[in-house]
Amino acid sequence: MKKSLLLFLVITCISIFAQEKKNATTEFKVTGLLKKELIISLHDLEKYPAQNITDLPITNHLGEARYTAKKLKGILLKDLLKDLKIDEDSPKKLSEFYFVFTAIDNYKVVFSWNEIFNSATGDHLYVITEKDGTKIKDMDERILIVTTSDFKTGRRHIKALSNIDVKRVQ
Ligand SMILES: Nc1nc2c(c(=O)[nH]1)N[C@H]1C(S)=C(S)[C@@H](COP(=O)(O)O)O[C@H]1N2
Ligand SMILES: [Mo]
Repeated sequence: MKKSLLLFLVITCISIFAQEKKNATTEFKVTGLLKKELIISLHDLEKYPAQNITDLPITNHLGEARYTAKKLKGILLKDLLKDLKIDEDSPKKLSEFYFVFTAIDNYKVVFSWNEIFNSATGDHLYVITEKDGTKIKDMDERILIVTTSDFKTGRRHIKALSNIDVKRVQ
């Protein structure tokens, strides 16, 4: 009896460690100045068709080459946030809003409403669902955001996204 309990505990521990991805997230929240907040999980991401993205050299904040992210697939963030209802009825005023992306380690990146929904940047801002043949649930960096049109791609290559906070300039 004691032996089987020990065996059970050992197996449980091993499987928990095997599943845990250090510094990875399984969902992100969209919070702030909204009519309704959202939670987007890995399961939700699986429902969207993913596009192929060309291989992306990741350069650090100084512009030095780090590595190339290969065989990427992703969903445009603007498609995911299509039904987001910002708490502002005047379309003109949407230009005052910005989105603060925060990762699990508190790394933060800002995008303006216009960048995402009214510029070419929004056509290159992806949630990555597959990288080098590895599906999102097995990716160490999940939930990963990239902006493929950036000059220094490392800066807005956000690993382990946990929150997008919608704010308004004062
Ligand atoms: N969550 C998180 N994402 C991050 C960072 C970070 O510190 N935390 N660093 C950024 C920076 S400064 C760079 S250059 C790129 C590439 O870093 P990597 O080689 O560590 O992936 O990731 C970016 N994404
Ligand atoms: Mo960096």
